[in-house]
Amino acid sequence: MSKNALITGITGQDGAYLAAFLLDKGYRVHGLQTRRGSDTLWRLRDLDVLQRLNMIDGDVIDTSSLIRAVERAEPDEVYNLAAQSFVFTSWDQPQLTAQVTGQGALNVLEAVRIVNEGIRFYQASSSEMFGKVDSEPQNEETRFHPRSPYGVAKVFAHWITVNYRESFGLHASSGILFNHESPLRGLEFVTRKVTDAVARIKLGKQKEVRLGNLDARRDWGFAGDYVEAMWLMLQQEQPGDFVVATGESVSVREMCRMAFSCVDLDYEEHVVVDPAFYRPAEVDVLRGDYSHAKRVLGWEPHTSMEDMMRMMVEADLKRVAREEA
Ligand code: NDP
Ligand code: GDR
Repeated sequence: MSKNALITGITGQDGAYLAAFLLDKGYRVHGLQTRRGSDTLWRLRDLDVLQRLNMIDGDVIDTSSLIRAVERAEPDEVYNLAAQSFVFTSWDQPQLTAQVTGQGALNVLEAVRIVNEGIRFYQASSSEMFGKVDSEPQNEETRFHPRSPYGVAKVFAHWITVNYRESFGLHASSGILFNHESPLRGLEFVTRKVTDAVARIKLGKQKEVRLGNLDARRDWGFAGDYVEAMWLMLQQEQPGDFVVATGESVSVREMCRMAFSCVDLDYEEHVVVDPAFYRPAEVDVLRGDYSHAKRVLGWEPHTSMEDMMRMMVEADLKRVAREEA
């Protein structure tokens, strides 16, 4: 018997990769779709999975829509990936971020609890919960000190997941994922902003790219590797919390150097620092210790950051060239 999965946030980067991964495993995949207009389905088309999915209208701030979605999908597993996920925007829309990214997780848990407590649940927690770190690398025991409304909302979502596990015995797991990127990354995030700019500069459509803090350091992995860890968490007998990362920390500046060097350009000639992109409070450095995930799940990252940046630059070169045609 094939399993059923319901994914909230299926139209996002991780949702698209996870949908493709689960379809390959023989799952029937259902996805929550917000229908806010404009084309949010491009990633599902890009991976050629859209026609194999059952899309259900709903929104994580509307619990009754979630209950109906869970009743319709009859899932064995629910993956809660929905979020207002852009940290920078969370200072301009703190309440929306709290509702979607924080309370949204509770709403999905409530729908699971009401419809069928046997459903396994995954929460997309984030390294942004560590925020202002006082120890390195960060693991499941590291104290949280979030630095943005987004990070604060994720801490709520994380602890309510732990609480539902402890209170009701739900099989609820939380993946504390560090930054992960891909050609399907939104253009607002710094890696994709840079690889898109590299392509445009190389093809003569743009001269420079304006960025904020070049000294911030992140532990950047490949989204395609990370969705496997989500699935593995829900295959364990016992639920738990797992850091998913590469163990390496790279600065924004070094990431720019990598991306521009893919097309033999010098980032210093094209990157302009613009304080408009500075954040009210910054997360200076993140580096994850994924040894727990390695030991319990048998999970490891497979893609180096250099290979990932090259993959993203090449995809953007093709995309920008297509725009011209
Ligand atoms: P994206 O921003 O690409 O995708 C977010 C998804 O959430 C979209 O499908 C979006 O739908 C959906 N969404 C937004 N608001 C609502 C709502 N009110 N109801 C239902 N769905 C909604 O994020 P990623 O794929 O990168 O990340 C997936 C999850 O993992 C997020 O929760 C993110 O916070 C978390 N995370 C991501 C990391 C990363 O590095 N990528 C690292 C750690 C955690 P629509 O298209 O309709 O707006
Ligand atoms: P982050 O990712 O905030 O870590 O959250 P983002 O790519 O937005 O920023 C990473 C770092 O780059 C610095 N930076 C810039 N960032 C953006 N977006 N644009 C710029 O021009 C720029 N210049 C410098 C930022 O200051 C920051 O230090 C991502 C999201 O996917 C979250 O949802 C997820 O939880 C975390 O990763 C882990």
